[in-house]
Order: sequence, then structure tokens, then C-alpha cells
Amino acid sequence: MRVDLVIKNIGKLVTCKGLGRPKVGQEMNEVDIIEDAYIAIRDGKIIEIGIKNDYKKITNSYTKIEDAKGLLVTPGLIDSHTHLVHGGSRENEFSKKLSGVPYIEILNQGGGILSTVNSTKEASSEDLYDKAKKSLDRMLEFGVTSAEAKSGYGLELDTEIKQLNVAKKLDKDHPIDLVHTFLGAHAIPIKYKENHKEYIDIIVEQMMPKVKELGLAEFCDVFCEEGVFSIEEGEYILSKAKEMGYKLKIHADEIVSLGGAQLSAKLKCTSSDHLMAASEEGLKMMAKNNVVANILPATSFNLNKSYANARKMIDLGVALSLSSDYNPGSCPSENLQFVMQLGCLGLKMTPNEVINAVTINAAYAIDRQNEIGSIEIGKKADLVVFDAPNVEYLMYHFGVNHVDKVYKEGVLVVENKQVIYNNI
Ligand code: IZC
Ligand code: ZN
Repeated sequence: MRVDLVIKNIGKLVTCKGLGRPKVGQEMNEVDIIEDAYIAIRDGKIIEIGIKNDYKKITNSYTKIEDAKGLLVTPGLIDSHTHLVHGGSRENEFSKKLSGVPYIEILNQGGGILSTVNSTKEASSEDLYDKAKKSLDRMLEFGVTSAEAKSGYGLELDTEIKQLNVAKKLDKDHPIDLVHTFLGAHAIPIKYKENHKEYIDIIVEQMMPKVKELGLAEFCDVFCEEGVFSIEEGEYILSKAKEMGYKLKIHADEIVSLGGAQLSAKLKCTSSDHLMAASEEGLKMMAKNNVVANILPATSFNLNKSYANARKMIDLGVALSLSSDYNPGSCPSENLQFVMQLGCLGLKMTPNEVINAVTINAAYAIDRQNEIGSIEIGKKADLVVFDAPNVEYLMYHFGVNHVDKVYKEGVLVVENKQVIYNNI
């Protein structure tokens, strides 16, 4: 057989092998480690996993052999919740935030999301592309090989489409694979403040069909929060989205316990995100309906809020994923390793639970479990070589980038912590 590449001498290969469904409960603590391993790759896919020098049986002089130098290898990390494409930044609100003005109050004053909406409208597609590309390079340097990207900074058709088109082009041009989400229901534009119904009708009757027709988004998401979209409004929008063939996501119970977790279960959302204020009843319903709880601890950290109750979620049998929420307001950081460290230090998850939550379970959160999220035969050869002796070390030694190398579909894209790809 033809083998393009073998990565040999892997000290610890953490496969995060799947079970045919998201990992829950005790399963989240199981990562499957193979010592002194190699991975064989053909056409960007994993074709064999073995130990020691056994690769010699399948290679020939055309096979490229790379040495992992005894380091730790994991599946490429997946950032399953980002607001990647946007104009501007919001450091002008930083002092206000630090003095204690709540996130929602800044939004109600016309700042927050609405300030980024203005910057995104003003920005050209080229500006949005350059800025988002820089963020994707950073993500890649931290070991992220797939990410979700939401719209939601247009709140009118043309700018929503501009954002989604930029994300589509980046998916093509950049090594990181993107999954696209339409988030027209991210905030109420000021002119519809007294008439939500009018804006919701525009979302449902004009934006959602057009975005679908253009093939620009696979998921639809709603920001359900007190002062933003109510549970009833969220249910209406997401039900219509489902009828149109979108898969569903929801920003649920982030600040106030409105019942977003219950709604995500009722609608069988692929993931329900944030959940810092989710009720036990809602979490139980999510477990029963196989909704992935996508937790974003760097947002809790940055907003100085309490962390989601991850331990309770795991006890109740809810599948957890972790993601960054990268956005210019509540999480201006692309660093998924910091998110993983907060998974331990803030959410009290074990290092093994955290690794599963940014690989195999994160793949389920974006419905890519058949292609990515674990090191298994047939999956993409998306791999991170970490300069670390074991999984625990990645979370224990916090605040630094542990990446040594990143492979995307068998191509080396990060070396010495720097991107080296050339438009693949
Ligand atoms: O720009 O503030 N939470 N949406 C809901 C966000 C954070 C993004 C932002
Ligand atoms: Zn978000």
C-alpha cells in the first residue's frame, strides 16, 4: 500500500477514540493512550496506527518519515463556538466593564454587540478577511484545526451575508476548516427595540431563506437572554430554522436562567452553549435528548462571572464540549489552551475530560464526528504535537503555548509555534 507520511516516535498518542456517540459521565475521563506509537497517513487521512518500528512493514522509499521525538500527540483541537468574523474591537468599553457595568447594560446603552455591528458594517470584506485570518493563524498556532464561525454582526441581510461570505472564503483559503452558523438573532437593532416582532419577521422571512439558498450556513443560532431574545422568540426562530433544514445551536442560560437548556432539549439542538445559569431540570432534559453542553469558561473568566456547573453536568450524564467563544466583547482571545486550563482550574474538570471536550465531544458539537475529533483510521490526519510529557502537563503549566507542531490533513502547518502553511 502507498503511505505518504509516517509520524514515528510518538511518546504518548492520545487518540480520544470515539464510542459512536458523545462521551458522557465516566467515559469523559477516558482518552485512550498508546505509548511509543506511530501514525501512517495517505491522502490526508489516517490509514494505520501502530507501535515502535512496525511502520517499516508498510513504508517504502517514497514515504516521508517524521520524528515526534517522544512528545505528546493529540487530535487537532476543535473550537466549536466562535464569533470569528467581525470589525473593530471594544477596548474602549474595558474600563467601564472593569468598574462593574454589566455586559447587558453596555449592550442596552447601544454599545457591546451593537458597537461591533457598526464596525462590521463599516469594514470592507477585505478588512474583515485580513482581521479574521490573523485570528485563524493564532488559533492554528495554539493547535486548533477546525472551528465554528458565527455571523451576527450585521443584523441586516447584506452585512450578515458579507460576514458569512468572508468566512466561506477563509474556509477555502486557510488550513483551519470552518463550520458556518447564521446568528441574525444576536441582538435587536435599535430601530426595532420596541418592536421585536418586526425584526424577527425579517430574520425568518428574508434572512434565513436567503442564507440557506446561498448555502452560507449549516447551523442557526439565537442569543436567548434577558433583554435580548426571549425563550418564546428563540423557539419561534429556531423552529422555523429547523423547518428550513438548518441544524440548531443556542446561546442558553448564560446570565439569567430563562429555560434555554429546556428549549435546546425540546428542539433537539446539536449543542446548547454557555449554560452558566442552567437549571437542573434543563440539564436533565439535555442529557435525555443528547444535546451537547458547550461550555465557554474563558467568557466566565473575562466577565468575572461564575463558571458553569460542569461537575453536575457530568454527573447528570450531559456530554460536555469546551470552546473559546472568541469575540471582541466577552472573550477577546483565540487561545483554546487557556480555555482548556480554565476547564481544570475554573470548571474543575480533569485533564482527560478537558481533552475529550475539545476533541471528540467538540466534533459532535459541530456535527463533524465522522471526520475529526479523534485519531482513528479513516479520519483526517489533524494532529497536534505538544512539547509536553503528558495530558496533565498541558493544563497544569498554564498561560503558555505548548504546541510544537500542527498537522492539518497530514500537512505540517505549524512549526516552532509559527504558521508555515502556504494557502492550502
Ligand atoms: O460581541 O459580545 N455573548 N454574544 C453573546 C457575544 C457574547 C459576542 C459579543
Ligand atoms: Zn457566543
